[in-house]
Amino acid sequence: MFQGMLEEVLAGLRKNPKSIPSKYFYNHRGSKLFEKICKLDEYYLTRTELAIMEAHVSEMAEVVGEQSLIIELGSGSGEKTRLLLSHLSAPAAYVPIDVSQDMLNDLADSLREEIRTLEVMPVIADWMGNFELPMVGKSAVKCVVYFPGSTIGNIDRPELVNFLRRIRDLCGSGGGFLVGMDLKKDQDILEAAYNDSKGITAEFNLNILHHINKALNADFNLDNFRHYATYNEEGGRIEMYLISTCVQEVRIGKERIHFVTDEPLNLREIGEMARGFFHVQNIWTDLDGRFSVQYLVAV
Ligand code: AVI
Repeated sequence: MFQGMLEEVLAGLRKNPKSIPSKYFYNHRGSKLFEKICKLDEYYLTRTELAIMEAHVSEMAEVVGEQSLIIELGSGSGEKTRLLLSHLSAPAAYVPIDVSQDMLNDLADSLREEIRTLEVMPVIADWMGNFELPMVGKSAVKCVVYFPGSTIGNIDRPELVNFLRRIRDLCGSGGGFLVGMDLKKDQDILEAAYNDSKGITAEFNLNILHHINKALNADFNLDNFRHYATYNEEGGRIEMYLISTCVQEVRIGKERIHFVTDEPLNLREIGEMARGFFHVQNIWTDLDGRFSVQYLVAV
């Protein structure tokens, strides 16, 4: 794991502009900070998506259909998942995929308790990599991948096409992809969601350096970077950076990475989804058109 992380982090830092894969936000502290972000007034995404689910879950359950195998990428806190699963008609099984065994176990235990007929088969894996699906007891009519939270916006553009191809292959033709996606909107609303007044997003952003320091024995000085998030009008996405506030050198493994003053380190982007492997069958949004949940059918 750490060897893979070292290579990935170094590969990103050797690029110009430098970047770090967004999955490294989520060590224990990062996950706790993200839970706090989800409750912030400015961070409309979580509550808006939940409200869309609450309003339209019956229709969603209908398009997902009977005896579907539900695969969730990431296990999250499970509130939206619970809502969906409890409305499905005789799902074949539910397979959450996550790197955190603790999160998976907690989710699986509580779901088995709440929906006694549901077979829950967690898989510990990085969903951006390769993973094997477990054998499930009941036969499935189709496979539906559930990917809430607009996490799709955190996948870098070059990887997005490969990711979509893998999801299409996983679902198989006629399978479904139920995905939460943020929408273009007023720049102030977007920027406020990533520059919150309590500074939690800044803390979350800087925590990625702390994570790298601990996991890879690196020596980032967190005081020498500042959080910056901005809306990229042309790309239609928010971009989050850490800006180097001075000329500095950081050691990671055997390598030294040089930063100049005001050099940005790009951490995430929200993008519109590339099309090509699916056709969009349903789009549910909130009344203000801030967020969407979409059902795509694999072609
Ligand atoms: C997980 N992901 C969809 C969050 C987002 O909105 O891009 C991560 C996040 N980063 C800063 N705030 C929230």
